Amino acid sequence: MYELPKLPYSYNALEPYIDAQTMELHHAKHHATYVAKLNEAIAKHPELEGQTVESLLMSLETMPEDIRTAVKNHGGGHFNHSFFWTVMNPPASGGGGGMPQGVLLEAITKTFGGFDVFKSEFTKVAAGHFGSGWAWLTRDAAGKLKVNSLPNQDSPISIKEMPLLTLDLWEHAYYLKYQNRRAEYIENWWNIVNWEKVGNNFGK
Ligand code: MN3
Repeated sequence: MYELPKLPYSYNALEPYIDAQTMELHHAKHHATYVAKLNEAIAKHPELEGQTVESLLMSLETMPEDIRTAVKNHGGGHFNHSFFWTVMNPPASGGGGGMPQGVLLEAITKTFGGFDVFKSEFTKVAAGHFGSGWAWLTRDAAGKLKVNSLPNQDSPISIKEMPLLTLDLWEHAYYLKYQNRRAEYIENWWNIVNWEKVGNNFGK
């Protein structure tokens, strides 16, 4: 059975950038539903029980056909949200926002030409993504950093990319506070990025 992970901070900890009500609905309702529906799907195929969600998402093409879409959507929803919670940090912790350090900063500078260039590229991709989905910073199979967006709950690990940072672009992630102002949500979100965690993801 897959379980809803506990948030590493309280629902109101990301205020004022992400409000407590949005965080609670997002985690306790949306994320919880992905977990429940993933469990329903896997219950139909007991031979898959015990696999990590990562392992399921990395082998979608060999999933039994009757649950492949459910695993992609709900397994992806479970993995993506679990990952998303960890790459944010409460502003009060002093660990949110700012910029990456060390080898990650070097790699970003080498790939994009500088942190500000990367930031505006990621912002442009996130703002320009049509409909529901996620913006990602990933490392591809060749080791190269990439900024892209994926639709729905598609996960980069299904296309053999290692996720480093992500932003949820579904309206449920921001609509209560920002309504249709996705650009403002993105701009504010930079203040709570946990660069230490993103650096650890890069070092893996
Ligand atoms: Mn979401």
